[in-house]
Amino acid sequence: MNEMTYKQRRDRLLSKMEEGIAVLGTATLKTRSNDTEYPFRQNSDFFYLTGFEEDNAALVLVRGSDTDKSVLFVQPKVEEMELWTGKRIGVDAAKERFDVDEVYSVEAFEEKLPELMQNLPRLYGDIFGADARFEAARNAADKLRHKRETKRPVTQLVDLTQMVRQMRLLKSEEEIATIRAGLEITAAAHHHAMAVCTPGMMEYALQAEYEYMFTKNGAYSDAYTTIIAGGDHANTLHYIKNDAPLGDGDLVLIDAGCEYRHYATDITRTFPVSGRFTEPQKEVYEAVLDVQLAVIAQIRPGVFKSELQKNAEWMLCEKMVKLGILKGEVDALIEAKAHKKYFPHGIGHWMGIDVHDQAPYFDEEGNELVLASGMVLTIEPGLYLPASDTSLPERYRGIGIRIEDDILVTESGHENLSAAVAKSVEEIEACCAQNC
Ligand SMILES: [Mn+2]
Repeated sequence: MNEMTYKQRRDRLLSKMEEGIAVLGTATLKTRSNDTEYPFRQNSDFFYLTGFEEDNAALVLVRGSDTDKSVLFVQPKVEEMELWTGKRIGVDAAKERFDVDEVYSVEAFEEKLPELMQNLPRLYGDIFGADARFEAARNAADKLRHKRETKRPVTQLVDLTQMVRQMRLLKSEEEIATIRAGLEITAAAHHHAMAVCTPGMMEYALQAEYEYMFTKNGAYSDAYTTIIAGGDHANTLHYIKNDAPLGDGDLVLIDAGCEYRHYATDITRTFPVSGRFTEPQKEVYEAVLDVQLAVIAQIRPGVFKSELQKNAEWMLCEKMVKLGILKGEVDALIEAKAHKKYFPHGIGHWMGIDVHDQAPYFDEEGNELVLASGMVLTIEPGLYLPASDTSLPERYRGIGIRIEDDILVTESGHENLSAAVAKSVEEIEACCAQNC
């Protein structure tokens, strides 16, 4: 994404603001232990508005009565620090690169605040978060309102994140291209995992094989902790221990995705450790797959996500009755929420800079948003049949299956952005046999 993109986003945000000042800080470095830190990952909203990747910076947007401006505060260049922690862009180069009106050293941030918020009655920011830059701005506003010469003190604190996240809901061509590039890497990782998986391999060893494909292909991080769930572990929805051997005759569920240039991917595939589905595994797998394909087919502008949820639940319930997992009439079982025991989660979520993209699901009046061209969501039905559940037909006990793809809503309907990943029984068995 080029600097124009970020500038356009800031301008759009400014145009949505009323007279006021917005203050947003970066993510902060998090301690892992003693004096070592986790790799730095920029705050998603900050990244969306700036493309700026360093910590210890702040963005200020001023929406005045007659003029708007954006101001960036960045770490100054200090050579002895850069020797240890790497190059910083510094004030001068930031001025060159980022299309903002003013750039200052972050050391001048608190000193500059009072003049920037002069005569502006609203302070926008992450009012629910722990943003120290916003806190500093709130304190500065408090000091100003106690001064007798302050004509228009800040009287309203407004949540900036909701406004930014509304914008994040609709993805641009560039964002979609970035997600596509990430999905190419994640697809290769899934296929590699299928090809190298063998009975007796540890879940973490398969994780290493899987994630090796991320780094090798230029995605430096996962978008969330990789789930490698062999056999009955798949019945723990967010299983991340990944420390058991993969059993011959078991399935393995991999729910993972790389983060590529700050955009998430999120794909789940469930495949046989030994390369061939058993009959009972195939029956459950194809039931989930049928539902996943049917739900994806319903995606187009104007549809509610809640309809997809309802339809997925109904279809999965019907499949469960057919397989003898549930007994009774589908509508009555749905009414009694009996199906939730084996499909307890949502059908999908927005995806973008965050894997569970923090865009709203409802409009300002509280009405559910309809799907629109440019939205990206996951579709991930599953059936989870624990080994310990003796009410289940014996042949299905210990089978846990989820199938997840990343779908772009388009003008004419939808596009499955992760369609390249093997999904039918035949495709998966071919990949496991190193034929994909
Ligand atoms: Mn997901």
